Order: sequence, then C-alpha cells, then structure tokens
Amino acid sequence: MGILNVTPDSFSDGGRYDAPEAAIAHAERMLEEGADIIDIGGESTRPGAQAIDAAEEIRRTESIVRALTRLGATVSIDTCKAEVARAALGAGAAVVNDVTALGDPEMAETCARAECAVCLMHMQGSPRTMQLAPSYGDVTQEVRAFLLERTAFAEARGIARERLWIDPGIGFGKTVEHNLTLLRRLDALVATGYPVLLGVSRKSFLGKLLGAEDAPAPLEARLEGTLAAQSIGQWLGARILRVHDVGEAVRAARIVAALTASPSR
Ligand code: HH2
Repeated sequence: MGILNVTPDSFSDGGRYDAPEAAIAHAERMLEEGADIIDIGGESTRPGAQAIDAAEEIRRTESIVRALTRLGATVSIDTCKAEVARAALGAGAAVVNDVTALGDPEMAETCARAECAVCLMHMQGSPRTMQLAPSYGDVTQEVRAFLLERTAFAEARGIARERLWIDPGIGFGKTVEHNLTLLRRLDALVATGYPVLLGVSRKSFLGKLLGAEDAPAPLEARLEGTLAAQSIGQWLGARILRVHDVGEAVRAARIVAALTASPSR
C-alpha cells in the first residue's frame, strides 16, 4: 500500500503532493514500482496535528481518488470522517482506512452500504494528545481486545467479516517500547484471522532507535529501519504494508515472501 498524503503538514511528505498533478504523478510512480493499493490521506494524523473540516478534506482528496480510479488503481481513503469516506467511495475508492476504527457514528453504515474493505486501526487517545503519556498494562492484549471489539461492532453493523482488516497503529499513542512489543507479538493479531495491515514507514520510533529519544534520526535515514521492521512484520504474518518508499519496500517484501513460501519452514 503506497502512501499519498495530499496534505500541507504530514510528518514526512507534507506539502510535496498537495498539487493534483504532483499527487497523480507520484501515485503513478508508486503503481509502476509495484504498489497494489494507493492510500490517499487529506488530513495529517501526525502527533499534535490540527484537525480540518470535512469540506476541506473532500476538496483535497475527491478528485485525486477519481483520477486514480480512472487509471485502474485500487484506492484507499485514509479518513475518520464518514462524509469524506462517502465522497471518496462515490469517486471509486475501494477501501476505507479509518485510524479511529469507526469512531464517526455514521462510518459503519457508510462502509456497510458501500461494501468496501475497511481497515480498523488501534489508537490510544487522539492525534493531538496521543504521544503525551501513552500507558498500557499489557499492550498486545489491550490492542488485540480493542480490535476484536471493533470487528464485532463492524460485523454487527453489517460490514462483512471478509472485508475487515486490522492494524496495531504503530506510533499512535505508543512509546518506542510499546511499538517494539506490538511488532514482536504481531502473531497475536495475525492469529485472529483478520488480515493485518502494518504501518511502520519512516515512523518516529525508528528515528528514536537510530538517534536518541530527544534527537531522532532524520526521515532520510529511516529507510533501512523501515525495511527491517516491515520484514519482521511480514515474517510474522502482516498482509498489507503501508509504505512511502514503494520500490524499496516491494523488493524487500518479495524476498521475505520467497523465504516464507519455503517448504522447510
Ligand atoms: N499511519 C499514518 C497514517 N495513517 N493508517 C493506518 N491504517 N496505519 C498506520 O500506521 C497509519 C495510517 C501516519 O503516517 P503518514 O500518513 O505518513 O503521516 P500523516 O498522518 O502525518 O499524514
């Protein structure tokens, strides 16, 4: 899954693709490099990000969704607003990627009606506050229980089980150690039977591990760490990898896939 942030303020690529021509050209490049899905986001969820209204988010995303769908791409809309999801689904999106796991009271019905795939992600708190003081007893069990409660809710609202994906929400209300534990124990989420989406690309826990807690390594120095983390995740059973650097991620994923397919495992 290639990331296309059409925002002025996303943590790693904000402002680069907010002109439609630049966004479409970047998506085409990701498709050529082997992306199966393009995930379009019109609102940054980085820690401390300011919320925007639905009309502005639709203005940023709808026409890009339509253009990419016309090119034959499978498009995912990264939004927590039902109104934005409806516009994107109307423009051809096939997936709703909701970092609030159906927090908007109208989102479940919107997705059920559209018969789209839905990614349910775990987050502690909200983007504005989530990194202030993340706290868990057993992070793996709490994230797993939350996601199972959300899948049950989604199914009760008419979203078919086979359309649901789950995601531990790396970096969303988690310390470095919480993120590492969730990655090491990804098998606990894989065992639920739902396809697991993993988003580690360029995230700040990698920067902190490579640099220091208060002086993280810059974004340009996080590619190798991204590939290491995504490969472990894939080895443990993650099915969808959400990434910025598609060519590199696909080449790494192909090797992990060849190794996991080995009959001697
Ligand atoms: N991470 C980000 C945004 N959306 N969706 C899912 N399902 N999983 C993730 O891990 C995830 C996500 C944050 O990364 P990015 O899109 O690069 O930045 P921003 O939120 O600043 O736009």
